[in-house]
Amino acid sequence: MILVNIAGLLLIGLIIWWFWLYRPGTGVSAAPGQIIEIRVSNGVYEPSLITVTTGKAVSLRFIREDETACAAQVIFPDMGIQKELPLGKPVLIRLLPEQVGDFTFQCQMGMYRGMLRVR
Ligand SMILES: [Cu+2]
Repeated sequence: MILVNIAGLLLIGLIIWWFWLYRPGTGVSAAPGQIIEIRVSNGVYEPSLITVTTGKAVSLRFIREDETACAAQVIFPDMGIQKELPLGKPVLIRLLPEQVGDFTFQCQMGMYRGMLRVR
């Protein structure tokens, strides 16, 4: 009984960590006009933090490798962008960031999370 409770607590901790605390790994800076390739697999965008410059166009090329429905879309809520990501077929999203700030992008459920940092 105690073991079950501990397992439950661990699971809750894991869920909290995953959804609220986990800020995955690597970041890149995009030179103006550059195409940044972002892989969608195993629950993370790789890279997941993309730093771009205000007023300079960049393109993000999403490549979905995760066949679960979770990865089927990428959404930039602040920018009104929502795109289907067909499995294994690169999808190019062009951006012209005009406002400084941190803008998240995510899958439709918010399990995949990434950030566009405009400087
Ligand atoms: Cu998802």
